[in-house]
Amino acid sequence: MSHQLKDDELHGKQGEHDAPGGGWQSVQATETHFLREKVPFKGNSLMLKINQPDGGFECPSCAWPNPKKPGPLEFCENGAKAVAWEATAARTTPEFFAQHSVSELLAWSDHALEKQGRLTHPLRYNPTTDKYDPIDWETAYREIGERIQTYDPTRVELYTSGRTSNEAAFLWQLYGRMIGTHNFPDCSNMCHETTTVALPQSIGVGKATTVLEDFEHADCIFLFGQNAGTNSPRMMGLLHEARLRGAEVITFNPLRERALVKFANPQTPKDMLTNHGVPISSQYHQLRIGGDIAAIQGICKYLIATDDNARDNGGKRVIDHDFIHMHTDGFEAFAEHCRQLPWERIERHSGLTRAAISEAAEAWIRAERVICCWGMGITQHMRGGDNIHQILNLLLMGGHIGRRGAGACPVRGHSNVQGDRTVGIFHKSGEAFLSKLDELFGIECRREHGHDVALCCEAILRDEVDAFLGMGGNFFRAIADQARVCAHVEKIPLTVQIATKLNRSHLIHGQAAYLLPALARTEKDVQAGVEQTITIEDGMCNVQGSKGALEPASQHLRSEIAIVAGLARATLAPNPKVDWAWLAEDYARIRDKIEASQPETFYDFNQRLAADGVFHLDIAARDRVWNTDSGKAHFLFPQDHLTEDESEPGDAHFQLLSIRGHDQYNTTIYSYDDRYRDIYGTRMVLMMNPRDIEKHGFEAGNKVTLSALSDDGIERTVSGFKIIAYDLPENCLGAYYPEVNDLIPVANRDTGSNTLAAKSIPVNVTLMSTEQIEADTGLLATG
Ligand SMILES: Nc1nc2c(c(=O)[nH]1)N[C@H]1C(S)=C(S)[C@@H](COP(=O)(O)OP(=O)(O)OC[C@H]3O[C@@H](n4cnc5c(=O)[nH]c(N)nc54)[C@H](O)[C@@H]3O)O[C@H]1N2
Ligand SMILES: Nc1nc2c(c(=O)[nH]1)N[C@H]1C(S)=C(S)[C@@H](COP(=O)(O)OP(=O)(O)OC[C@H]3O[C@@H](n4cnc5c(=O)[nH]c(N)nc54)[C@H](O)[C@@H]3O)O[C@H]1N2
Ligand SMILES: [Mo]
Repeated sequence: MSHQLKDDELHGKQGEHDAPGGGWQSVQATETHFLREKVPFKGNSLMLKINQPDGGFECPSCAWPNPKKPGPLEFCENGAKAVAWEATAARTTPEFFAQHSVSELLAWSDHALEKQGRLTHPLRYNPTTDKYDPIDWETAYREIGERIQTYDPTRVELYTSGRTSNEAAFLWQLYGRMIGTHNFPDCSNMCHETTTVALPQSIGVGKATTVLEDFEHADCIFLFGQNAGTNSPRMMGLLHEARLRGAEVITFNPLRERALVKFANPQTPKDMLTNHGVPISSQYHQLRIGGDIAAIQGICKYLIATDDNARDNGGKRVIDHDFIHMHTDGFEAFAEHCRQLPWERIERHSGLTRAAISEAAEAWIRAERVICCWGMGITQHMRGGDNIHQILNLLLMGGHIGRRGAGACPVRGHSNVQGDRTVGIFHKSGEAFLSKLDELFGIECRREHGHDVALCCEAILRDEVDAFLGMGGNFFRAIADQARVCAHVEKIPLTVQIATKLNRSHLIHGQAAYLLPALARTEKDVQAGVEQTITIEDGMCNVQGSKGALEPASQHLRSEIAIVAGLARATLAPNPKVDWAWLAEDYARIRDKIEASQPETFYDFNQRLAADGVFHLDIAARDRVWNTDSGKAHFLFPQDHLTEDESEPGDAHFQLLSIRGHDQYNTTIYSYDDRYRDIYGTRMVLMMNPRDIEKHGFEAGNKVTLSALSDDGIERTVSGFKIIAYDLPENCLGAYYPEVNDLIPVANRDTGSNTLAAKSIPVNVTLMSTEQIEADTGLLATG
């Protein structure tokens, strides 16, 4: 029997009187994480070094930029967690690997694996004992190099996760291109690739057109599909300030994310005294999953109707026609599309009322300076690119690009995911870059396009991969169709993982397997007696230096750069134009090569870095220069969406979104708590609207199986999820990533960019039987 839930039984509900995001709880959580990792917190000089321009290190957590004048403690709760996790006193030693076989470790949770601490020695898989044994670096390089020499280069994959520095990433892609491969699956392919592809189609550049100072001048900030309180907490300070000076913040998100409702800034004494916080979102629109195109076109429809009306009656126009005329094309077709779109269809697809959408449009009209931000709730959809085009239409209609206090702000994930692409990690690099590399290094780069993450997974499924090399990350845990792909990995002749901590991707291995431990960003990197600086590019295009402060976790660690150089020397025939050892001795030499490969972007690289410790890359659209085919910005919209014959969002099945909890960094699980969502002690939950719980005859607390719907006839299920009543729209479900990654067919991806569609997984939900519940090991549910 189902029962009606009382309001206070609802998870994720945030009323007037609930605790804000941030606040004292945030300070407390920071300290707990340091204590847990046995890193002293109070007065710790380490924390004073985060995100400081001179001699500090860049926080390894998210890509949010630093202010020009950083405060003395320029970090957030989750940055501190990431640092504590890296600086932990725990070690995963050869003795540990002697005690535990790989098959045994496979049954451990993700949390338990990383919790063992930092890797200390290079390791090689021993098939006789099913264990990892220590090995010396030179033997590892030699054996790996000899194997790679025998493979067809188009069957070699080089993965990059976004913590890797510019210098390491540049050498990594050079190594790959010199092997002869063009397969560079990149964590970006699961993340903001959608932005990288769709944004240039609209405005000619794939990066943020805002800088941090723009947030100080904006009147209205739209937040689409992004959970800043957890995933880019330093952004909260800016939103907090914006609200205090009267700017509006308009959020579109199926979930009510606590910090976006109300936030107490841990750096603001008044908030901390009262622990009350400031309301962040002036409007909060809980739209349907995937309802953004309809919602934004609804806003545009309202704006166009208001403007048409003003034109006919001599009122004040609300659309910036001068800008549109001078800088864009395609507006009339888009306007006509919006005029024709029935409100009833907009409401049905967005799940929002006409009144709510009109309210958002009114805020846009009131504002002179509008910023639109977006995250994974926009990019990880089959229509992710269309989502982004609509956001840009909204900005272009008001001339909100190339104006102080306005612009497009994709909020990027990994701290250097943007820089890795800029310096050359790309499976579709263009002719200009490739011919430059050919000339500089006397090589011949492969021209045809290689594999991204989705194509790499498909190649693994076809058993067409001979070597998979991972520069950081946790590829086999982060991807779609995890179980299917992983079942083929044992057929890969060689897997090599360069990592800081043990994770599942090290246990899902090829016939020969190596695990190479790297220095982390917080650690001193000394080469030829000199402490080295690496660089990263944040999500707003600032390139900056980072220098580690801690002693390395083990004397056997090597820098990522040294490891690439070691692998390259062992794999490639000598080339007088690429002296790997010489490059790895002084990272400024690598920056010179980066500059030579892209002089327009990286001119005077070392000099600019030395001058201020940071410089901003030129973004043409900021100056209203549009690097598109026509030299103008484009209004783009899908012709086949919201049409009469498109299938309606019905209640035949659910749409599931997969998200991050507050105590997690991607596949790294710090703990089983998600404070902002009132979920404690487990991640195996399924968030469901109370009316859906009732309608389908479930009860909160029921254990269920989720089965994905797909066209390929393959059964994909995950079990053991406990239903919790949650404040999200009907027919929408929420669960944690990566626990649900088995459910996502690798074919479910954004059409333009191949980005996995992790935010709209069509599923059915069924109750588990008592026998099934008893047989369920609950592997992922506990530490
Ligand atoms: N602490 C911490 N920080 C991180 C990370 C981490 O795991 N932990 N990961 C880093 C990385 S790599 C990335 S990419 C970023 C990710 O940062 P986010 O982009 O914030 O990532 P998600 O947790 O996936 O949350 C996406 C949000 O989109 C909403 N959403 C889902 N579907 C839709 C939809 O259809 N429409 C709209 N409008 N909203 C939707 C969800 O409810 C959720 O609030 O964070 C980075 N920073
Ligand atoms: N269902 C679903 N799937 C998703 C997502 C989602 O929202 N939903 N999000 C996607 C997104 S946005 C992303 S970015 C990917 C993330 O995919 P990845 O980037 O591959 O995964 P991470 O969990 O960030 O990788 C963590 C591992 O990186 C290693 N590591 C940490 N620091 C360093 C370092 O400095 N150097 C080296 N060499 N290794 C290091 C550690 O061993 C750690 O275990 O997942 C994607 N998958
Ligand atoms: Mo990401």
